[in-house]
Amino acid sequence: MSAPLTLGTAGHIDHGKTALVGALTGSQTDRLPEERRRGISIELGYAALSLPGGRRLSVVDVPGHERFVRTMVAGATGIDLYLLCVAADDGVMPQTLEHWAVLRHLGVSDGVVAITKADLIDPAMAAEEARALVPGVDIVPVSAREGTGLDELRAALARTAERVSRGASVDGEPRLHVDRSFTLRGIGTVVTGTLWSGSVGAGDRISVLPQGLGARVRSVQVHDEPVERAGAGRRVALALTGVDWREVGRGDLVCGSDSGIEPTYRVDATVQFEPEARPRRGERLHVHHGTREAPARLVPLDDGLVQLRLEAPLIPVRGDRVVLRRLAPPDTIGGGVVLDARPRRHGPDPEVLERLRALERGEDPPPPSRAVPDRPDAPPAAAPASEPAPLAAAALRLAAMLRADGERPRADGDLATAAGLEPGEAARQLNTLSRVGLAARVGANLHFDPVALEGLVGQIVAICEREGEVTIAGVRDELDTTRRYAQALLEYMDAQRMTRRQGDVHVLRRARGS
Ligand SMILES: Nc1nc2c(ncn2[C@@H]2O[C@H](COP(=O)(O)OP(=O)(O)OP(=O)(O)O)[C@@H](O)[C@H]2O)c(=O)[nH]1
Ligand SMILES: [Mg+2]
Repeated sequence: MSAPLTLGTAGHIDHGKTALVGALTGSQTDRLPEERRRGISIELGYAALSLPGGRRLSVVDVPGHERFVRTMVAGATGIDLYLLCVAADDGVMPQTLEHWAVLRHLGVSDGVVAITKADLIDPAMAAEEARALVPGVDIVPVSAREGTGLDELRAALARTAERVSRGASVDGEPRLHVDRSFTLRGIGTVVTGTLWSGSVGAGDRISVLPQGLGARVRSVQVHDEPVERAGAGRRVALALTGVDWREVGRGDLVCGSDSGIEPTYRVDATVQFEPEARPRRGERLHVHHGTREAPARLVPLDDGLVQLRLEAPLIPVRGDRVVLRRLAPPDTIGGGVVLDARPRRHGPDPEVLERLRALERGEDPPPPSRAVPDRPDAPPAAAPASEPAPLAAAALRLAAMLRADGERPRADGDLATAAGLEPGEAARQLNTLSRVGLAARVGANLHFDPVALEGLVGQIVAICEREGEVTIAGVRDELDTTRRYAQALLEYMDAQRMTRRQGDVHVLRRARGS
């Protein structure tokens, strides 16, 4: 039997990714009411695709909006092949380029380009642009609306899937980077994600990192069907006992209980930057790994070698890919491969460089003699000179709850109660989380998960762009939320100088670029 594979979409906003996945699979992956009303994808969508020859692919449909690139990275991580969509009437656009950069840095080298909306205009010009960007792959004009080109696209995907060799092995340590956590009546906690390596079956004991929670797998599903064991390359859903759904969320790692994998605040990596990107020494970047991201300072060591000093933990192992994004203006500027997931804090010492070059060549040099405590470094600009302590378990619990609450987080006081913390202690932990980018303070008594907040802000910006202005009532209605959240979000955007209040309406401060 052919190995299971996961296909991820990529491409600029409105270039027909979701419509094409719908036409290929029969599944509508935009499920949120906001997504349907606004006609844009916000969250990741999932479907199953049957190909000629009987192969079945898991499909992850990603959003194209420039504000949701971090969601795209979380979706693209762990995929085996891509379906890059370029609209016939629009050609290659900014997020076509950025998604393509993300795919390259993640090492996703196989895929197919679809020239979408071929019913609107001759697809030749867009195909030409796509060929210049992505040479050597099948380029197939399609129309989701008229159903043309779909058989050719399925055939191209089947051919490409035959070529794909999975980097991950079913024999390795099970690792699943969680993208969703929820609860089902009669089943309890369910987490979903792509299984990067190993296999998971009912009864297995697992750990949830970075929280370090222990749990047991109650059952496993692949595409809504129960299976005894799921192997690497599949999108899987695990029902877990021993862990509350609010204690686990996007960004967490599910791994074997005695895997030895640990969260880290430092990573030595071999990296490549985009030609025009010239990050400064000590520049603050976002490092994406798995479904998680962390702000970090960049310490160049040698040609193509860096140490990333993280302000929040990541959970990589040697050989994993990371994507590097600049914060302002946001853009994907590079990526790399983890050589050492738990290095000591060091500069370009000759001995260290020699060891890293050996790791780069795939050798197994002995570990450095000095044992290293795992501590975060590179305090953010305004922080005191001493290094902050690693995130406390209480902080990680709060961050997980915020993630689970998504677009409607509880007030800080309720968070504290649910986490069993004194209000003062909860406030301190929320401060720490805000500083490292794992929580965003939006009002006097309100924090959001940064990913959820980014989605909401993106939608409000889109309303402003469309209408020229926005009101609290408008945000409440369009985002299907309450007046309290709408008001808090607009006040936050005013304070962040994204919008300006003029009487009852809020307007964008500056015209946004393409
Ligand atoms: N004429 C025509 N329109 C299409 C076709 N495919 C999609 N569209 C339209 O293009 C718009 C965007 O389609 P989506 O599939 O939502 O685009 P998307 O790439 O998923 O957008 P994001 O997820 O927000 O990045 C919708 O209005 C679709 O109806 C097509 O084959 N032909
Ligand atoms: Mg979409």
